[in-house]
Amino acid sequence: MSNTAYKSGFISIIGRPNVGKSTFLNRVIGQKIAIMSDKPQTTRNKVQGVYTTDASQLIFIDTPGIHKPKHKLGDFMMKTATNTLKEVDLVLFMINAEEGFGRGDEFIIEKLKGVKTPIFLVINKIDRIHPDKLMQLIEQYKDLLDFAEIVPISALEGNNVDRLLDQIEKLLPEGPQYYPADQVTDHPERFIVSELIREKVLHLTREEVPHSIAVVIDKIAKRDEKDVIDVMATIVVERDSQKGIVIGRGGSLLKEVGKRSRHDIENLLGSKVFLELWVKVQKDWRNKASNLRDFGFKE
Ligand code: GDP
Ligand code: MG
Ligand code: K
Repeated sequence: MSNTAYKSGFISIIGRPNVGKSTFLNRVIGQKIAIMSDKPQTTRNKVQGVYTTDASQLIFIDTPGIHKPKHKLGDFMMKTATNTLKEVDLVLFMINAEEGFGRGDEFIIEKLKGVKTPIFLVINKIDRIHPDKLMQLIEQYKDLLDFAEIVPISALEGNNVDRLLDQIEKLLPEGPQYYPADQVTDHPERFIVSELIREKVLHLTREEVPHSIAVVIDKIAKRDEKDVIDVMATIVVERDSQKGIVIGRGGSLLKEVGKRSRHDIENLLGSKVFLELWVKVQKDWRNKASNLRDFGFKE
């Protein structure tokens, strides 16, 4: 008779933009499912990554960065993030070891005070700092909340990530294996494909096209009798000037977005992909509730 029961649970990752939440998730799951970039707030919806072993199943939620809302989209993101925290078994509050305590952290800690869920403080990017600085950080943070654990890691290089996974497993309740062992995400491929395209636009346009873009997938379909998947997508921008930037001189930027996106989509879908991209201007979409619903932001 075995006395080691199977464990499972939901884990929410929160923290200021760019602390490394997506990098961590991608390292654990080992497949590109949450998008990564050096710009804040690239992750808008929650993405679940499922990590399955013989002893446990960890279901991670890459929560949109908690921050003070500036417009309706910000509001939406805030609500999603705080509601999520109450429903999960564990919260990973991730900070960047390179940066000191900031107002963004203060805001998150205020939000976390009302949450009964156990919280781990995860100090990421320790590859970038001297060990003395790490001790200072722990001193600075340890009494701000009643942390169940404080775990320094490097999501990029992998230091201590296994230990963190062990500590998570220990804390999780007994539970079923919710997902098949080979499933890493429960998001529809449509959503991941749109995020992959959005990521390329953000990377290639730098500051000129901020977060005022959305990507709508018009079609994903396998061609009859051929190993080719057709993907049609529309990049929605807010202004004519942004449309010009996204298309680029002689269509060069859009072409590069297409090339890079196709590469990632082919990896994701495991098939040759024919990708067609369109750019459309829709003024002020971020502030129109109906538009938010059209673009898949559900409350
Ligand atoms: P998120 O906004 O919290 O999801 O942050 P990302 O995962 O997108 O990471 C933001 C940036 O930090 C990216 O350029 C990452 O490569 C970088 N980064 C993430 N984790 C580490 C780490 O452990 N060490 C270092 N040096 N860089 C990291
Ligand atoms: Mg992210
Ligand atoms: K980011």
